[in-house]
Amino acid sequence: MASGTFADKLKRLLGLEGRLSDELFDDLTDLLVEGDFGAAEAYKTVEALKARCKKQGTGEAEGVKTILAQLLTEQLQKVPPAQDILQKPDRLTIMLLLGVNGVGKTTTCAKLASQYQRLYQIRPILAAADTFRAAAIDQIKIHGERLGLRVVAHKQGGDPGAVVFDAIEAAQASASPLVIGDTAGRMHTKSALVEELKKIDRIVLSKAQDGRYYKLLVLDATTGRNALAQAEVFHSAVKLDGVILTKYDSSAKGGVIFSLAESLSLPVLYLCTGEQYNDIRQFDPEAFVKEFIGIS
Ligand SMILES: Nc1nc2c(ncn2[C@@H]2O[C@H](COP(=O)(O)OP(=O)(O)OP(=O)(O)O)[C@@H](O)[C@H]2O)c(=O)[nH]1
Ligand SMILES: [Mg+2]
Repeated sequence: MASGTFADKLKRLLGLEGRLSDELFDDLTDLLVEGDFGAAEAYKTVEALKARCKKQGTGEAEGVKTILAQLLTEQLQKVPPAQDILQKPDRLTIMLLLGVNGVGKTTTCAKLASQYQRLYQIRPILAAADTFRAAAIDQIKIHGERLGLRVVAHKQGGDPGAVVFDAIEAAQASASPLVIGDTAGRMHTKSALVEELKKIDRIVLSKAQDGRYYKLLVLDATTGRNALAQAEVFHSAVKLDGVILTKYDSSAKGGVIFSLAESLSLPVLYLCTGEQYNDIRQFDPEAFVKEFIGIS
């Protein structure tokens, strides 16, 4: 496999071929698969690309880039996130971060809280609903201290639903519009996950009837296609509202984002690119595709 990002490899491929050919389209399909597209999606995308090139009379290899960018941007724009997820909360909002072990849930809770604090001058409340490990509670408390934010926590082994309950109560008492909940990262069986989250759902729905409630899945970009498999399990178990992709600084691949949109209709809301609080940005499909393809 050639080294470099998808953009580097695409540039190399298009530089080798002057004219469009079946061979070039085949190589492009392989390249998309290397960039973490599913085989079926890569094939479908290239078929759509061929058709559009033909329609527009594009014969030059270089012209393919712009058309591919259009196609991929359209794919992502087909699944826009609920707008209010990304705006200043105008009523009590509860965000629960879910995901398997080590993907970056706790760090992302802190980054999100910091982002909302900075952008909207609000003071989110952190809910330490990962009661599975004592270290998890300490970890989020440290973030709370650094950010000057309240962390609602119980003892290790406690009921995560009860933590969320108290965090909502604290938010209501202090007129804070946002609760961000960390959850345990153990690999749930589907039925255990459903049970735990149903309980939290009931609590949120009864304590914050007028509020908004979002379940966001945290995925580690370096896990490639495995991230899609995780999303399938969580989405079928608890119907997710969106995805946050972490460790994008350590992965040159991004194809899984297109699969999330195509096969699960799930939008990516944020990209995280490091371990600092500021290493989070709202996901912008157009900018992401340009960077992925290598269009300046
Ligand atoms: N490079 C990089 N590292 C990250 C990013 N997000 C999180 N990390 C690191 O990934 C590791 C795991 O992060 P955590 O936030 O503890 O992950 P978690 O999902 O809460 O883990 P568990 O609670 O054990 O399931 C830590 O070392 C983080 O600093 C990111 O965007 N980029
Ligand atoms: Mg954690």
